Amino acid sequence: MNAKKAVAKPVRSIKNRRRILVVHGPNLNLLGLREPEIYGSETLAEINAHLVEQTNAASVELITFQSNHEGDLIDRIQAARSEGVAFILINPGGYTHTSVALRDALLAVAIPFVEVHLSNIHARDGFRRHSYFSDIAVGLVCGLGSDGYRLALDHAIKRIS
Ligand code: CA2
Repeated sequence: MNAKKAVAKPVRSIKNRRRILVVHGPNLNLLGLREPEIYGSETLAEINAHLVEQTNAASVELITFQSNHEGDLIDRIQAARSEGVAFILINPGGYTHTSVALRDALLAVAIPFVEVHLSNIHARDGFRRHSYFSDIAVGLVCGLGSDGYRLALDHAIKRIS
């Protein structure tokens, strides 16, 4: 008989589930409703639902958050520290190109993060080429539409496992 021995995976209790936070910045609540030629036709709810499916299979807890307000985004990132969030995916939206305060929040919590953009920020207006996040991020995914979130999440899951 050639049966391979099954290697038992550690079973994590709900309390011990590792946590990943996905932060969506301003206007991303409009995904799928406007400008599909730039940002795709999936809604934010659909993108989030796919990401949750992806984490369920890996015993990882996903927290998703979207806000149009800089201070709320900063509060959410600060809270992540005491919640034991191990990794962050963030699409800072338009704040990518303006927000020193959001950058400072990520530096303060010192949680590793990947910067995600649906569009290729280097192939658009000149002002989108500068990001306040790329140099402090683990990595950057841009131009791959919602696949970018999936790829970044794959990486995050591997990294915290
Ligand atoms: O490509 C990305 O993901 C961006 O972060 C999106 C931001 C933009 O300012 C960045 O340069 C790149 C804009 C988000 C606006 O989202 C909308 C979604 C649907 C309809 C209108 C806006």
